[in-house]
Amino acid sequence: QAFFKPISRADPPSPTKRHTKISVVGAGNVGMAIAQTILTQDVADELVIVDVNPNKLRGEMLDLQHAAAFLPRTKIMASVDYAVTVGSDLCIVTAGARQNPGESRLNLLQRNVSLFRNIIPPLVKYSPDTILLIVSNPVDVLTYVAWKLSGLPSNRVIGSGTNLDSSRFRFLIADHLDVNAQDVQAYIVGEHGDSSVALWSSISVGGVPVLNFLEKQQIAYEKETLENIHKAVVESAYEVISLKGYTSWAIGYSAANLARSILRDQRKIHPVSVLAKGFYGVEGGDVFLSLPAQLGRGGVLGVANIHLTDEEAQRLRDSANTILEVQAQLNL
Ligand code: 6V0
Repeated sequence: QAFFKPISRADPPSPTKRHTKISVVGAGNVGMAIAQTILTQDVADELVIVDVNPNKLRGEMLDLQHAAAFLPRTKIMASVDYAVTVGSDLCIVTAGARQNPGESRLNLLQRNVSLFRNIIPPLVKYSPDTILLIVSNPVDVLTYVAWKLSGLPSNRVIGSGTNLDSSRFRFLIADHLDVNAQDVQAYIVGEHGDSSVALWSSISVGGVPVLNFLEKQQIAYEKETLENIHKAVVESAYEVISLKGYTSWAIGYSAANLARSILRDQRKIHPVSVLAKGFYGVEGGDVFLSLPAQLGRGGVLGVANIHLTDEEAQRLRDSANTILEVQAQLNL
């Protein structure tokens, strides 16, 4: 017996409102931060979580479901079986092995490649039209691995890349200039990590190019301050991990922000890891690294042509080579 007595037949679904389903693989610190942020942003009708640990998975699912009274309506499901992900519009992969004491980064990467062999094929089997968003580290190489294992066109395989680094960068610049981070346009591109490239030449605040402004005001070019800000961005993940053991909230917002741009077809530009060959002089092999990419319902719609100084372009190519060197050692 229905709780509500219907007064008319259900309205047909509105043709403009698409049903959206997001699957998150990995119910660890990062996966759960992404899941909870997605719930608050009202971007999915269905949210699925997959992990190999059934107790953790069920505990996390129940905990989120118990917040239903405070959140936009989203059906939340969780399972160790990938069948639950069927028909996902977006699959976000955060599963990762933890580094063992004394283990090399390459060995860790190879173990993550093995995990991806168990994750990517079933995701694509159940959701052949999905877009993949890879978050697990090292994100650029694993996005390449996911692309290879999935057989999907490259516009539907994206790495969260330097969207997070750029947000840290904008925060630090905003803090330095005492303005709102949302008014700061600034990109970090290249590898998510140590060889990332800060694009100083294109930074603007409220539409005003910052370097140009400083030079016009004859304010001494604060090159050292600027370099220190980029250094702080590179070091910030290490600092958070040494203090609290992992990073979660910022990557949660970063990934949910990407999910919104993709599923709501926002056509916004995000620095994310995309197949970079042929852009900004990156040659020499199939490499994923972050470039300012336009994201929408079709995945990567294009790459913005931001002006790079010769030095920035060279650093970007060096960053690409760093990733390619790691890739060359992989057993795929
Ligand atoms: P975590 O808390 O150890 O969670 C990892 C989860 O993955 C655990 O719940 C595991 O049970 C699960 N898992 C392991 N194997 C599988 C599998 N085969 N299938 C499904 N689930 C599996 O790690 P945490 O959540 O902190 O980090 C996850 C990954 O995100 C790591 O690789 C991090 O390095 C990476 N990050 C990436 C960031 C980015 O900007 N790209 C930022 C932060 C962390």
